[in-house]
Amino acid sequence: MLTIYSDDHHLHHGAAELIDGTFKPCFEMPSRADMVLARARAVGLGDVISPLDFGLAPIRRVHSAGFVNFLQNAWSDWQALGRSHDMLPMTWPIRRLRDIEPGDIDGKLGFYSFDAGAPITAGTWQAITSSANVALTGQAELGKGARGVFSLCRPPGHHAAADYMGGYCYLNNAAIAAQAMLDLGAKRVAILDVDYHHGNGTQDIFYDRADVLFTSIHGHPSVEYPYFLGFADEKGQGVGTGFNFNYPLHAGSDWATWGLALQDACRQIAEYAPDALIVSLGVDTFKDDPISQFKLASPDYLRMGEVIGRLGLQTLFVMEGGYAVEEIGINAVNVLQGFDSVS
Ligand code: Q9C
Ligand code: ZN
Repeated sequence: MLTIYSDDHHLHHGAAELIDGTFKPCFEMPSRADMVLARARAVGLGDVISPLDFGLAPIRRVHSAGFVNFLQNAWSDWQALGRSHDMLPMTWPIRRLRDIEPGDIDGKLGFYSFDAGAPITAGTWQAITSSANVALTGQAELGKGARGVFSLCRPPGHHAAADYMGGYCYLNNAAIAAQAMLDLGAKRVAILDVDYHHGNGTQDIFYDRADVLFTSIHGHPSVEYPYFLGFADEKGQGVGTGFNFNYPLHAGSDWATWGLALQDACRQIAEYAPDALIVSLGVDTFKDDPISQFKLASPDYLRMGEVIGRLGLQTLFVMEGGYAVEEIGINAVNVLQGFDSVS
């Protein structure tokens, strides 16, 4: 399987995130992508190529103009205040507060985010636009006829919506690739989000649309981040009703439970008969993940790839989460090898 990768992800290296009431070193760190790349090379997964630059147009198809401007200018606005440490928000417009973009950068930060887990650093803009290009280049390779492509994105994207960041995510790489597929002629695209956390951003972006089917298997939002989306009764709205499927599972779920949800999601995807499938590939479902509560073991990821491969669809894998850095390469590449083994 072809891998798309850019070293630019190293430019995004936050110092700390606010978690459990304290600052801890960011779990979302550069060594994650380095480990996945090293494993792909070690097992001879396939060629590794650099992304092309698609510019901002395909990003703007998914994200609002105000949000893209905010991300592009955030660091210089921050520096203008004499600050050189990472940016983190701390005031949010929740219920009954006004929906007006502030002029002040601290206000903008709260306006365009939903948590304090995703710092913006000097190199974040370059890293996130490269990450989107990694997804878009994967999409282009799929368009040339590839059966499966791996976009080794970092930073991840599935928590980012049209106009907010959070959960280590800034631009929604999977959504940007899905929209590009549609803009280039696909009629229907399915997304399968296997990251431990609900893909709230992706769901939100496509919630009222029938041309993208969104399916997600994740920790139950009553006890797990992102808490405020990802329940089973979220079915889509308007013409999008019936094109959103959430599988919230309880803490401690292992392959026996998780695999059943995957089977059901795959049944929905097959019934939808999409032109292509995008997998938001998080491996934070792993039993030793430091911030997650599922119990998948490394060989389970081979099974996961096989089940996905048996759908027989052109498939773009987009890297999302996974924080057990020692095993992230084995687990992510196991999915890809499982997929290849049935292709
Ligand atoms: N106590 C991704 O996997 N913090 N993002 C959770 C749990 C945020 C995860 C705190 C986790 C974000 C892409
Ligand atoms: Zn996750």
